[in-house]
Amino acid sequence: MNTGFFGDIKKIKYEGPESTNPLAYRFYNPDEVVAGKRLEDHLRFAVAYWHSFAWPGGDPFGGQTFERPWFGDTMENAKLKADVAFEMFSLLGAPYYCFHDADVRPEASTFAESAARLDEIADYFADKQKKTGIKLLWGTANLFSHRRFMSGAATNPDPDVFAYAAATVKKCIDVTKRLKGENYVLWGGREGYETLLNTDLKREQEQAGRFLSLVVDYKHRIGFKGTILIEPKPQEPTKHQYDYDVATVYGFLKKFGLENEVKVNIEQGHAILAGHSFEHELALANALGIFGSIDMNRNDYQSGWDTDQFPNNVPEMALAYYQVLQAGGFKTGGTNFDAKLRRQSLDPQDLLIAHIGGMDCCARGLKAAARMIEDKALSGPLEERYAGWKSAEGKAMLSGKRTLEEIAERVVKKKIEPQPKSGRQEFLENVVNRYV
Ligand code: XLS
Ligand code: NI
Ligand code: NI
Repeated sequence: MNTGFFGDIKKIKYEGPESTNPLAYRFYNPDEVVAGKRLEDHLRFAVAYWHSFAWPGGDPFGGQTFERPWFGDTMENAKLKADVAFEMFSLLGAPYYCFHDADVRPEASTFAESAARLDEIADYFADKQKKTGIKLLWGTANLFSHRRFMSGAATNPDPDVFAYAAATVKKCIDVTKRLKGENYVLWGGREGYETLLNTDLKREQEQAGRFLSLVVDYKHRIGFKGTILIEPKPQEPTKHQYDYDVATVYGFLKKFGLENEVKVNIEQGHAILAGHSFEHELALANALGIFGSIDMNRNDYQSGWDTDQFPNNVPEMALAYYQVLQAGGFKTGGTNFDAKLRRQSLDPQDLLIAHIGGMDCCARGLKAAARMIEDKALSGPLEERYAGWKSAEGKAMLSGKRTLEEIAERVVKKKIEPQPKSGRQEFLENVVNRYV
């Protein structure tokens, strides 16, 4: 069945870099083998249900700009939305999608009724997944839009909200498992605070720790094999979000003994909001052993908001995928476009064009990264820079075989006077430029 929403547009094909067809891939050829793997299997693209199908185009100064035939809060609308969504995934050849409960079903007046509606839509999705081969990258719960969550979900001062949030996450994990989701994401949209005048920070941290422990325990008891991911973000909507950045999340996981259970979903725009580069967050997650997945959407660098734009900066993306490849590539994770159109981009075609552009840029970035790795363009100079640590004395100092006094004694005896060496930053930047 075809809804007709996209008119007579056919499946988007790879036409190569010379093509001027806006509805074709110029760099993303899913079957192209790069570093021993098909591009589709490297990149594992996912479309975010919320931005493309649930968001009405509002901004702080104005409401809905998009007119979509499925807008409205009936189950018929929800099913039409699903029909169009799967049509778009298929047209794009996007292998995965992601959703929140609130994106896919209208909320009812009781928890039980909302849950039943989610089940009904999950059955509808299951059928579509089977027919199309499209898979669920991750499921998640929206614990931030409804007013009941205004003071937090797990970190709410009211234990009833904690319980409601727990029941919601349980339901969403059940549905994610049923749909064979490969991950489950927790983004703490209201887990933070506006002012310490009304906030018991220590207690709220304990609540968040307990909540996550309950989730991990449940995952194991039902045999959900997917990865639990936390998505860090420093602020917005709350002034101070608890899951500030990768380092903060790691400290939190360590405190509650969950560092081997939970990984991170790193969003490009959130990294920037936290005052980091995307590649910093990726490299750190890899170094700490918690790299999981990415949300590949950028912010406007001037506005300071999480504007969730489709990515288009290939040199930046090459450095990001360089870190992804250094981490061994995605295991259960993937490249989710947590990105929305600009509110003036009204046409159905705009949805396709935005994703095509994003996917093409990712493909270019990944290919550049793979070539840099193959040529040891950066790893060669890096190895050289740290080569001194291969010496017997270097190894002895690091392995705990020397005391501070012994090290000091050797400096005097051997008359050690270190000679500074160039960090060669400009040389390395020029090297990167050859690949992008
Ligand atoms: C918001 C987040 C959100 C998560 C999923 O800034 O990026 O969209 O990815 O809840
Ligand atoms: Ni975001
Ligand atoms: Ni996100």
